[in-house]
This record gives sequence, C-alpha cells and structure tokens, in this order.
Amino acid sequence: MADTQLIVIGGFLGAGKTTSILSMAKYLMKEGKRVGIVTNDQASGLVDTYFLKSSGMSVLEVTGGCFCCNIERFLEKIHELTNEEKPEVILAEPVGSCTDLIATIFKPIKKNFNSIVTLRPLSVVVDPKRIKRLMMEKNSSFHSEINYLFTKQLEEADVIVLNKIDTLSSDETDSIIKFINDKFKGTEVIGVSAVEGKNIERWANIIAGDRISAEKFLDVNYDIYADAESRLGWLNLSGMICCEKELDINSFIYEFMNAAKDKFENNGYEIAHLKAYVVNEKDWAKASVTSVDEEIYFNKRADADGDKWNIIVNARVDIAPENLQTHLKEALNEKMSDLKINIEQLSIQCFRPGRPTPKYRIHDNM
Ligand SMILES: Nc1nc2c(ncn2[C@@H]2O[C@H](COP(=O)(O)OP(=O)(O)O)[C@@H](O)[C@H]2O)c(=O)[nH]1
Ligand SMILES: [Mg+2]
Repeated sequence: MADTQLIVIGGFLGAGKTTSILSMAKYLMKEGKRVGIVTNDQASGLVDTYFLKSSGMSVLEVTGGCFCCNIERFLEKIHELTNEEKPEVILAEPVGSCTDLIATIFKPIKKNFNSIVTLRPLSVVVDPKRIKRLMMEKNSSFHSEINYLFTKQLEEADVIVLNKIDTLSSDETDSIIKFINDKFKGTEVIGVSAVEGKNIERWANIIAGDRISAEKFLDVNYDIYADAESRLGWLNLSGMICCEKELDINSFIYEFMNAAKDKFENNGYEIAHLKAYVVNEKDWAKASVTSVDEEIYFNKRADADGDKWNIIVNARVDIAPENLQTHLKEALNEKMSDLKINIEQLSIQCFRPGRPTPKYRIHDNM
C-alpha cells in the first residue's frame, strides 16, 4: 500500500467541496499532516485554485477536462505532489458535474496505480437547499437530466456529507439526514459546516483509518449523464480591471454578480455556481453564489484599494453557453460603464461540456 492517502471529495457544483477541502486541509495540518490538493475543471483559470493558494495551500490543478476523462493527467499531478511536497494526504476535487467516479477513478487507480496512492472512501458533499428542492420537495428549477446527475452522485458515495448545517435549525438538519438515510440506505451520513469547521474532525475520522471504499456499482445512463453535462453552460473569464481612480473592488464585484444573477433569474435560468476572484499586489477577494435566489457571499473581502485588479470569473448556469456569455458580458459592461472601468487582456472561454468519455470504466472487481 502506498504511503500517500488520496481523499476524493465530490458533489454537485456549489455544494461546498472547495470550502470543505480547505477546512479538512486546515484540520489535517493542525494534526501535523502534510497536505496537498488537486483541483479540476473543464476549462483553465480556476477561481478555486487561486482561492486555495491564496489561503496558503499547496495546490495543483488538472484543467481542460475532468479527472475521469484525464486520469493520466490526474496521476501526473499526484506524482508531482508526492515527489516534491511529499504530502501524507492528497485532497482532490473532481468537477461538480461528474459522476461514476468509482468506475472511472477509484477502480482504475486500484487496479493499475495502487503503488502511488491509497484511496480513502468517497465523500460526496451536498447542499441542503439543493437536496430539499431536487429530491425532497421536487421543485427543481434545473432540467431533469441535472436532477438525475445529482442523484447519481449521491448514490455512489461512501459518505454523504450534508454541508452548510450552519444555515439550518437542528430539526431541519435531522429531517434532511433522516431523508438521506432512508433514501440511500447503508451510506454513512454526516452533517457539517465547512465554513465554521463544524464536525470536520468527525468527518476526517470517518474517512481516515482502515476504512476502504465499498466501491458501489453505479448504474449510469451515459446519454442522460451527457445531456446533464451539456445542459450546463460553462464560462471562464479573466482580465485586468483598470479604473481611472481607486476602486471599491468589493462593491464592484457585488454589483456585477448581482446584475448577472438578476439577468439569469429574470430569464428563468438557474445558477449552479457563479464565482469571482480578484487580486492585486496588495490583497484579494472572492465571492460566490450558488442559486438565483441566494445572496452573493464573500469568502473574503479585499481591505486594500487599487486601480488595477486581475479578475477571474467562473460561471456554470443551466443555459446555452452563447446566452450565458451575452448575459454575463452585459452585466459586466453595465457595471463597468457606471464606474468608468476598462478590462484589459480580456479572455473568455465559453462552451457546453462534451459527452463524458472516461479513459477507463471498470464495473467489476478485477
Ligand atoms: N453557509 C455556508 N456556506 C458554505 C459552506 N460551505 C461552502 N459554502 C458556500 O457555498 C458556496 C460554494 O462553495 P464552494 O466550496 O465553492 O463549492 P464547490 O463548488 O462545491 O467547490 C460558497 O459561497 C461558499 O462560501 C458552509 O458550510 N456554510
Ligand atoms: Mg469548487
């Protein structure tokens, strides 16, 4: 068995995987462990990577495709970390619209690359608001294929991590945990708050130690899975915000994200995740929103001023990518002209993810 443990933390977009990874990494580091992180996305320019690095973590990323379809690249990054930083634990965040991770990541690693890392059980993080809407109340504003994907992600979990319990009463937490227990019998369930660090130690104890993944068989219809992926418009934007005078960057980010959110809401498009990261030589800020009826939340505000800021925006919305780009650019232009701002070196990647084509898909226990 390899010395390095690999902890995969999956779950739908906006569930709190990155926040959980940060919280878990801080806990493990406090326990004296060396920790490395691998992030993942279909495009480059990841807010998550910058956010984790700015938070003091050692992070590598696999961009341009998910772990399942780029397992060699994922293993290269694991190699890089094990050679250089020599972490005892690697925390990995797969793309939030991926499922079938046991067949496409766990089993291939166990079969072919067991000497590199030892896999810990699969955690799948879930947002209470999402599980309530998509599964308990059945009033999802996503297309049905996305609801299918969401359920499949939970079905293959070894541990379902109900996150954001700081937003719930204890009765609400109990009732959602009971629902999950009834629906996904035999799966371990834990309620946590990644932002407050609540129950992270308990979660770490569940996935550490001698426990291994049950490697559940997941019956996935790849046509529906592919439809779910392609329903979500994907946009990554980067550039340099230049203003004639010192800019209140927190207000600008808030106004821009709110304007974009309003446009999506008014046109009936649900947000899976919209996040922005800004940085200059003195400071950084990160804000995020995971539904049209949620407020913009700042993980960190910038305290310093400045007239130049690098900006990265990642958006995943249940909308055609062309429309996503139009609405987002409109929101940006409106707020920029209000404040006489230019964006230099603007680069936008906007696309509909293609059909998932995993390099390996192992369904037996060979
Ligand atoms: N209230 C609350 N918000 C959280 C918690 N964990 C994450 N969030 C917020 O949920 C949003 C998405 O989190 P993120 O970690 O980026 O999700 P990911 O897409 O699954 O990686 C961000 O605005 C986070 O601040 C939590 O424990 N409580
Ligand atoms: Mg993330």
